[in-house]
Amino acid sequence: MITVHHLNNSRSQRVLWLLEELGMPYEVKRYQRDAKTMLAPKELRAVHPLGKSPVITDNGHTIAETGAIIEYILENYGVGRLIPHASTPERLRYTYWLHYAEGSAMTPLLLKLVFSRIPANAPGLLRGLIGSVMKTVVEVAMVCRRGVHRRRHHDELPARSRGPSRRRALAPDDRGLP
Ligand SMILES: N[C@@H](CCC(=O)N[C@@H](CS)C(=O)NCC(=O)O)C(=O)O
Repeated sequence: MITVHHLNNSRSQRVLWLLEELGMPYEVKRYQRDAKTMLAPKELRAVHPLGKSPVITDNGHTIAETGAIIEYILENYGVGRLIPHASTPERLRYTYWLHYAEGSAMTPLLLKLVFSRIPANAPGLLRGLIGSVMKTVVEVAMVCRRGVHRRRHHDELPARSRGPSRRRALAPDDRGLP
């Protein structure tokens, strides 16, 4: 049976989501981020050298990277579900969105996350100043592209996959995910 090594508030939620969609049995091993650094605990390094989540173990294999995990699960257990036939325009679109999530979409989201956390760790007197500098940096890094991404999502994704109902499926500690 697949074991999902799940870190709270992480991309690992996507793997749980996929397994639920496929109706597959799986085990979850939970790991908690350090409250201050937000890093994963060292126990995850015993599963995979990078010590990041998601990572799954199955039949003697240890598989990391969200996209690779999704491909592995669909190839081995999907029986053709949730993946369009090879060499079709739909498959090309599927591949595009699979890689988009960790490629073009992730860079601005991570920049926003990292920069917006900096002020909280700054010394008290400088916090306000650093806060406004970081706000500007985030705006510059994000704003000019945000509209472009939103339009892509809106134009490409069917209305049924956009609604708030999907978010209810998330674990309570994962509802802050982008
Ligand atoms: N490209 C990797 C990224 C994995 C990653 O950075 N995971 C984050 C959680 S979303 C993590 O484990 N952070 C904790 C840490 O770096 O210590 C993937 O798609 O799986």
